[in-house]
Amino acid sequence: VADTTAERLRLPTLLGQLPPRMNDAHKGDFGHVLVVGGDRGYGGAALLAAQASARCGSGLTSLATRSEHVGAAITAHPEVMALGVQSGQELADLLSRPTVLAVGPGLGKSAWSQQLLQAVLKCPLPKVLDADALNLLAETDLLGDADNADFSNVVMTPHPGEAARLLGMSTKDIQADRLSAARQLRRKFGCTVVLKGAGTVVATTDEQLFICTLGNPGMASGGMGDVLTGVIASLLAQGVEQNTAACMATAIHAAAGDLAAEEDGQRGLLARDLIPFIRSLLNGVE
Ligand code: NPW
Ligand code: AMP
Ligand code: MG
Repeated sequence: VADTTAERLRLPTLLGQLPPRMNDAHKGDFGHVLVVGGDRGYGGAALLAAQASARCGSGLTSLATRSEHVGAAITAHPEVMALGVQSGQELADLLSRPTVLAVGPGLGKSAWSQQLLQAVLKCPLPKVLDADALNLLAETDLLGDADNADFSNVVMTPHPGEAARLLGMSTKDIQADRLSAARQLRRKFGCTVVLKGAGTVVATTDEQLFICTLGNPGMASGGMGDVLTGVIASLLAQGVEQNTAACMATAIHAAAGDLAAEEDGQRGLLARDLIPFIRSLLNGVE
């Protein structure tokens, strides 16, 4: 029976599926990622996702966040188009420009967060849902409206705590059978699932399971998952098929974590330290 065992992710094979950049290419050929997130106290999470997107080769990257984070975002990453949004309607008005959405890093769970997620769920664009987008889905009935319920073009990236909330189980239950948890999430939502943590499991919409044997406990630090979200969104924007994008991003992110840890050790590894290694791996220079 398909789907009962997991195949190991192989980075070289996956990298072979990156579309080439043609000599006459322009930024419109590589998509436009809009990252949505960064409530009060969590501005860095959304910024990390946006920086990862820009560094992975997206044609354009935008960030919709709390207005108070815009100045810092532009200072840190002038290539990212940072926009302050106050309401779901303001976000909805921006959704005609991007080609892929990356939603949830630092999104929070406030009324603002809920309005933004609601606007996102009404939009048919391909998306990555992470962090508080998943926590809000678990806690609210934003999916009650059937129009919002098609998740076939969604990649969701729960860590075990988020997976537990989505399935109404404990983190311990998730960790006891990670393959089953990833499969259950895929069945429940009909999307691609990346169940993170040591030995990340990818459950694809074509009913395959993959496991990532790369990565290390140096990656157990804040912001790591936010970077992964930006990598997946960028690959989607560049035209990589969504199950392949989930697998490729997972393997590259973990391999970059290993390369970064080889340099200065696991302890003190920062999420942003992975980004130059991710870039090198994508360009075949690592
Ligand atoms: P327990 O305690 O074992 O049941 P939360 P968060 C579990 C933003 N961030 N293996 C574990 O559960 C995010 O984007 C902002 C096993 C743990 O206690 C979110 O928006 C940053 N269990 C928001 O903060 C940097 C695991 O989940 C619980 C596990 C909250 O997200 C940080 C923690 O998860 C952060 O990204 C594993 N591998 N991983 C910034 N710089 O702006 C997690 N768990 O309660 O969902 O909190 O992930 O910090
Ligand atoms: P998040 O909890 O959303 O910040 O995501 C953490 C990221 O770091 C995920 O991609 C995890 O797979 C990765 N990670 C965390 N801890 C480990 C570990 N012990 N071994 C390998 N990868 C890890
Ligand atoms: Mg996270």
